[in-house]
Amino acid sequence: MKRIVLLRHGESTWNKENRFTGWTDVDLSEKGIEEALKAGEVLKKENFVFNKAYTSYLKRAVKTLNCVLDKLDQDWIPVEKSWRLNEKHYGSLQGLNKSETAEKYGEEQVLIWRRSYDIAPAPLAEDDPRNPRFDIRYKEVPDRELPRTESLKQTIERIMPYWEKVIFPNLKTADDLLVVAHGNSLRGIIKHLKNISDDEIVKLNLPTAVPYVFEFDDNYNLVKDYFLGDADEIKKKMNAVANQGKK
Ligand code: DG2
Repeated sequence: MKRIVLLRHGESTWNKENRFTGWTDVDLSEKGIEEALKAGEVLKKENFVFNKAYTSYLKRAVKTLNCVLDKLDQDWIPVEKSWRLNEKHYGSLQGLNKSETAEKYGEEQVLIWRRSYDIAPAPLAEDDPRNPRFDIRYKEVPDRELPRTESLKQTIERIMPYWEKVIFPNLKTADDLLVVAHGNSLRGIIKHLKNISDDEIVKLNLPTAVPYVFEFDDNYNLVKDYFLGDADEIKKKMNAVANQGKK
């Protein structure tokens, strides 16, 4: 049996303040560190031994991965970072409070910006200092590929080359792989793996730092997927994420 574990990072400081984050490189909150360590403990209890791990260029994901590997005593495993696993770029919404945005534009509009498949928020201006073209970490990325905003569809389009050419083929030699990323970059991967429709994906809200296990047979077909942890607690965490966009 082959397994890929998808893990959203622990609570970030901007998750805590309920602000649209996207490509903003904010840190984990105290609670986020605790959540990440707990995720490591859960994976340890289930005897996961990872062959390789993947994460984004954003520290909330990188630090979550470090906490998990520390708990597992698997700090030594190869880790690969890619900008392609970054969160969906939230464009000009980045930094704004989600509830205040719902007050101003309505909950329905905020739901469209957060969860619709192919609608992206307004882009960052070309001269906005937050534009990724000014960030040295993306120097290797051709400018035409660097987003100023993204829909989920566009997020999936930039993740998939990496998923299909780098992460997934590794299952040939690896039994367990770990991917630590973000609410929407992981929603994109899950949509692909489970063949979820554009309409259905609107309903998926990923909780912070709850391991989501995908099991594959010898032909790399998905046979089973499940969250690790208490079902009620996970449901509560998912509802809390959904409610972040309410007034
Ligand atoms: C959150 C997700 O990303 O927000 O960018 O604000 O997973 O990196 O904390 P993450 C953000 P929602 O799409 O749930 O509003």
